[in-house]
Amino acid sequence: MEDTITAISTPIGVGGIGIVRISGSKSLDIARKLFRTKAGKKIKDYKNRYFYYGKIVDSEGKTVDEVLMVIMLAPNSYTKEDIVEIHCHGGIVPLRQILKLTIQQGARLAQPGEFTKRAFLNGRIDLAQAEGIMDLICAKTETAAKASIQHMEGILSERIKNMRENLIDLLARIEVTIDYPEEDIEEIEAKRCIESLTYINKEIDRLLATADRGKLIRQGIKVVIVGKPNVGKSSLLNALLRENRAIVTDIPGTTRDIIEESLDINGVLVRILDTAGIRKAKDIIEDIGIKRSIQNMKEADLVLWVMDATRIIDKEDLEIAESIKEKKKIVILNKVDNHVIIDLNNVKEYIEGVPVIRTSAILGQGISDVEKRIYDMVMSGKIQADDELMITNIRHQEALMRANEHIRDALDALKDNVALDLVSIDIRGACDALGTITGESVTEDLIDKIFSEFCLGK
Ligand SMILES: Nc1nc2c(ncn2[C@@H]2O[C@H](COP(=O)(O)OP(=O)(O)OP(=O)(O)O)[C@@H](O)[C@H]2O)c(=O)[nH]1
Ligand SMILES: [Mg+2]
Repeated sequence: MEDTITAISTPIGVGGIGIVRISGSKSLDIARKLFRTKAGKKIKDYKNRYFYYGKIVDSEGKTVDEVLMVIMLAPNSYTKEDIVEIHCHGGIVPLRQILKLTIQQGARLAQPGEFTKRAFLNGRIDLAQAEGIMDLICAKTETAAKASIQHMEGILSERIKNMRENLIDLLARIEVTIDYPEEDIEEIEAKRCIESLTYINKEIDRLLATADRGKLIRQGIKVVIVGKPNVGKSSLLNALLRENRAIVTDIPGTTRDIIEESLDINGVLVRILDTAGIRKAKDIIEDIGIKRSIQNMKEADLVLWVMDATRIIDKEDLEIAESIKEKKKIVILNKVDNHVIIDLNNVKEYIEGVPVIRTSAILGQGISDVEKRIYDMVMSGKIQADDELMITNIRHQEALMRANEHIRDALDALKDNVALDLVSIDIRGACDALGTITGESVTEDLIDKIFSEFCLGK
């Protein structure tokens, strides 16, 4: 980690300020070369955690931008290395110019997530905490943010470390027992092992029980609006979004491509998709659109099946009903502001146990019921306390599952009176699996892979 790295840490675009961040042993040198006070003076000795007002100059001494620069000396910084942050104006040109100057002075462009990777490699945070930081940055709902903060603050890591230490303790005891192979000691030790392992097994199960909801909160669910042309699918999307996102006309076949937007329903991230009305296509473009509708319908976690309440159910409705027979769904009877003639008896077999909501998308009637139903169906009893620790990351979930498999194998072996030294192989396996969550037992490849998914400048 000899190199000094540099990156633009704020999003690329136009903003009030933008930040170039430099980390590594050359950071202060680079600051000395590029920064001048307003009066044009160089500063030799920078103070820790001190904001300097001045300008960044190029090799000819010309002003590139007026900036504020802050110094954070090792080890009390994000990466535990010397960090310099240059807060300049948030335009693409000054940011790029300053970045270029820092590179000319010996810094290297950082890879995605490299600052956080250094924080991890330098021992300031563990892997689960690093992932928590990234999840917080990417969180699209408050609930997702709350869950990630717990990871960032190390609450998950603490639990994992405790369990891992317990296992290491067991291993040490087993080793001692093996050295003094008296029958009764082994028996006592086996009993103690069973107790501890059963406890850890339950603890892991408790964490795993939160994973479904956790993943849902992190990734959201895919809700797809389907139905015949002209029933009001796009109008429903617009009503849910409270904006005129999709084109609405009275011409059947208006929507031709998928429109995807995000909704936050009580902290649940919902990816909602409006699709082309399904019928026998009138031209090649519509045909492609309908194929996309069907593909997305298949991938949906939940289908909103919209029908026009002012019309009778026909063959096209029945075909759609058939194709979503197996899907989790909500039936929407739209246009109830007009004379309702639809008779649901004709689709009785398809909607048994399925909620039916009457809406008027153009008047906004019934829309909150749709939201409430989506929320209830998604949660289906999975509500839990706001501050409960949740597993939101598939990597963590898989590691916990692996750990529990080893623990169950160890327990089975113990109950079958298998020799303790053989049991210890499984306990070690569980230990390693837990260690991958916090990063105590991970390969370099895995570390690289995890951080490469982070964003640039973090
Ligand atoms: N009266 C009434 N008309 C509605 C309602 N919702 C939609 N409409 C009308 O129905 C027509 C079709 O609406 P869209 O939202 O474009 O229907 P769609 O299902 O997206 O149609 P395609 O994109 O062609 O598949 C438009 O003229 C809307 O104004 C409603 O609740 N009440
Ligand atoms: Mg439409």
